[in-house]
Amino acid sequence: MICFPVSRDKRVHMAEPLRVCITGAAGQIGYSVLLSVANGDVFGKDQPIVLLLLDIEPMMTALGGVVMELQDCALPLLRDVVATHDPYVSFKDADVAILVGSMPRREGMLRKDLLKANAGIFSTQGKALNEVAKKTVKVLVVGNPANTNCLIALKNAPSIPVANFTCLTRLDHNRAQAQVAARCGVRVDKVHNVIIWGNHSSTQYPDVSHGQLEGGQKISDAVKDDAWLHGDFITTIQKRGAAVIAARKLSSALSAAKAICDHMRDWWFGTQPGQWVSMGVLSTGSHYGIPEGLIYSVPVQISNKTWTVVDGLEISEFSREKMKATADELVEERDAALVFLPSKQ
Ligand code: NAX
Repeated sequence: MICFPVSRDKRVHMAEPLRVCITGAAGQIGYSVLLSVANGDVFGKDQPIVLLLLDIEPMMTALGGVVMELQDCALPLLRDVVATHDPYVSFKDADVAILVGSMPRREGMLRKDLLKANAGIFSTQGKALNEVAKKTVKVLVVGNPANTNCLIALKNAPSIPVANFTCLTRLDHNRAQAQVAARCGVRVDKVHNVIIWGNHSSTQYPDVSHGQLEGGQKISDAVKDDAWLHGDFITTIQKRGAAVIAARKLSSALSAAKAICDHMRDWWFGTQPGQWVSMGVLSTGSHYGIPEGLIYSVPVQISNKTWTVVDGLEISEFSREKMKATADELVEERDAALVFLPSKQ
């Protein structure tokens, strides 16, 4: 374990440091997200931070280099950095846990082997969170398959409220917003209330039928091309991750880090009145016919660090079919992954 104090300025009275754990911290998303978290862009410019960095043992030397760089950033809000391969150390008293590290799919690896490896990782981490993190810890699962990994972590942490577990679909949400903005020739922050439904996978359903541009014009009226909205727009978002990999030979990291920051900032500070964002959350079976017990991406509004599913949106036949297809995939993924848990929770 590497542990050193980066700054110990006691002259300024500030809030208690927030203990933020990031797993897979030596990886490319970890590298891209750390600065924003540590410089106040996510939890506020008056919120000191302690970073708890988890990676696997063979990555400890590389992680030590990241720790050196964090020190060299000379960040006044960053009070301590702990780098470790022990989840019981990295989750100790954590207020926030961003679970990025997971087993990537290697060439020739069967899907069931990938699910098995990740079921193991997220069971262990769920148990560690359950035992040593604060009961108020907010958990964001990024590592793929993100929805199912989130479900496994949640099931292994019965002492933490289920509403504290979410998975990242904000990157898909941001991609949808950006595609609409480009198509309409408006700034991206003038596009509101797009939705990502379901799994963070190629079955996800990006839906703009309830969205508007600033001023209230419906996105469909501004785009004036339903064939695009029901066709290429959807597949572009669904396949965007693969397109980035094809071009970069590496998966999205900069945009994933930005999405993580957006997700956590909105969870912390709330959404704007009348606006919503997409998050993968545990379904209760009471919204839009989504089966109970899946981590399924839905539109949420947030205040007081509590999300609420946006209810009562009218769902067309076209949307219903797409929402069911992604739910079916999630049911299959969940059933395949849960088999690998020792007690079949
Ligand atoms: P990298 O391979 O660069 O980094 C992953 C890091 O996790 C490595 O340092 C590895 O040693 C570490 N790790 C592996 N097992 C671990 C464990 N048990 N405990 C702690 N650390 C562990 O991958 P990167 O590009 O950073 O992507 C990380 C994950 O994010 C992948 O699963 C990726 O598929 C997923 N993504 C999810 C997205 C989403 O929107 N939900 C978008 C971006 C990204 O594709």
